Amino acid sequence: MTDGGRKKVASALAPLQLSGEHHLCPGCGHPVAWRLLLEVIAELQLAGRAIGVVGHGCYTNIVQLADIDFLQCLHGRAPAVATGVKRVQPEAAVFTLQGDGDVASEGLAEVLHAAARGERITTIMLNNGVFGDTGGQMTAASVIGQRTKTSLDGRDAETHGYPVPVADLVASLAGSAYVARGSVNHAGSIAQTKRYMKRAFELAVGGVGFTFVEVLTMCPTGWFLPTADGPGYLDGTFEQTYPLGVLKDCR
Ligand SMILES: Cc1ncc(C[n+]2csc(CCOP(=O)(O)OP(=O)(O)O)c2C)c(N)n1
Ligand code: SF4
Ligand SMILES: [Mg+2]
Repeated sequence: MTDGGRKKVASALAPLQLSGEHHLCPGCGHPVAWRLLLEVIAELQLAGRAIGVVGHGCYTNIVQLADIDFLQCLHGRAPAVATGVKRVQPEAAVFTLQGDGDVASEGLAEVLHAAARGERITTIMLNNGVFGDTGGQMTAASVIGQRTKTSLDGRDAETHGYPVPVADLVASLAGSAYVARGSVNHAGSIAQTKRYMKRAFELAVGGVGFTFVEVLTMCPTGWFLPTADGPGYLDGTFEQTYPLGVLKDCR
């Protein structure tokens, strides 16, 4: 491919993406997940009835870039707010976009209860193992040995406890219809993650039940790593604790 061709592909906007400008760090995985989300919503022709509910985090910047309706709620509360939205607008394609700090640390009760109730919504959890937006503190999802601003010597089970595998918990509940875990650090896993998101939206919009996709994303800044080392770090650490794949497909 020519240099011009590369630039064209790299700078192409996703469907429903209004701008290529964002303030996220180089090497951040979140924008890749955003693109997949927007492609899925466009391909399923849900743009006109999609309503996203976001918490607080670096990923929240999507609301300024995407041509779909969003509302923001208190940290961790997105599945509860999305429940209300879906119940007053049953025809809407309601989803939450949240970080691991938002879901695993601040709002574990909300996501578990929404799953247990079988709400017809989709939760996308972007897991980078840190509270990225506030400077890279440890979350309940940080992996053992992970260095964060609040675990400089590495997460240690004795001191900090063990990582909370949210996807596994959601899959254990009868109200969840679909649970999968993907990543955005390689071309193959990116394509697979898009398929997971698509299935999750189809089942929730189709009224089958609560659907959940965890996406492992890179945060080189919070991991104290050079930008290019993010994808490899994800392979060697997160994917050991959080294996990729479909955890559940229908009840
Ligand atoms: C109740 C509450 N506690 C803490 C904060 C501060 N806060 C804002 S963003 C954020 C980090 C979010 O981390 P995560 O959900 O993992 O998203 P990321 O930034 O990593 O994408 C925190 C702790 C807040 N806004 N509200
Ligand atoms: S701090 Fe991490 S999650 Fe936030 S924009 Fe930077 S790389 Fe992305
Ligand atoms: Mg995070």
